[in-house]
Amino acid sequence: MDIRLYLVNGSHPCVTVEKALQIKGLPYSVVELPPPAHMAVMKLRFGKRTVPGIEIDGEKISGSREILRRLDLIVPEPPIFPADPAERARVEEAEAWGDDILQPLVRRLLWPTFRAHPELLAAYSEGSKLPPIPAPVLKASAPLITAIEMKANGASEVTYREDLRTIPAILDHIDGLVADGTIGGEEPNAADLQILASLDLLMTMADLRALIEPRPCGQATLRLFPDTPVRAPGGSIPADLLAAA
Ligand SMILES: N[C@@H](CCC(=O)N[C@@H](CS)C(=O)NCC(=O)O)C(=O)O
Repeated sequence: MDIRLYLVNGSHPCVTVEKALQIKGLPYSVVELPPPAHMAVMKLRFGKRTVPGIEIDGEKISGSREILRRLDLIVPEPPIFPADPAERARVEEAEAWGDDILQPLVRRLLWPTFRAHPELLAAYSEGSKLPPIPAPVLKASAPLITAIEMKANGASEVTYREDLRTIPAILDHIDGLVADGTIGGEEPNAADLQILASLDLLMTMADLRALIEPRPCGQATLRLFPDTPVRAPGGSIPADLLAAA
């Protein structure tokens, strides 16, 4: 089977899909695209401008939720969706929340942080297989890149402030999902993959990691993604805004 995953380095829904491929033991190759140029390439190739997209023997599937369902059909074991219908509904509800609410919130927090600290773009490029962009060029192009991404993701100074204020409630919600066994179990399910990949990316920011790591949801994230480093040092988020979180 020929599987090609189209991704942007560090993108959380791409991490969700990569982890699912690994859990299923499916070999795959990666087509890495640079942001924000990936939007045009993906639109041309998949008809939708977002990553992840996947080609399985030429069949194109776009979107992390759609891809996970397809992978579970191709390789049923280990399952990432529970067989019991009620349990499956619970996991799918949590997965949808992770996709619709948490995923965009992470983007609305990251891009304004990059805008304020363009030097972080280099740290977040680590792990990329694309030819390295010299740091001065990256810094010079940061205002344009971050402006395009903030617009595409509906991020602004206002959303930044509001999203930071909602962080405790968001983390309480995820801790609730751990407490009732929807996520955080022995075998990761689709909701784990969706939600914890987003928390993993938030935990690359030292300021937020300090809030997340001690919680049950932080511990569940570290079990699934033990190796992700901190990329944005403490102080990257202004202290007065962080205080609200
Ligand atoms: N929620 C969808 C979309 C993912 C998504 O928005 N990906 C971002 C990168 S993390 C993207 O490609 N954004 C470009 C855009 O919004 O046009 C999924 O999980 O597949």
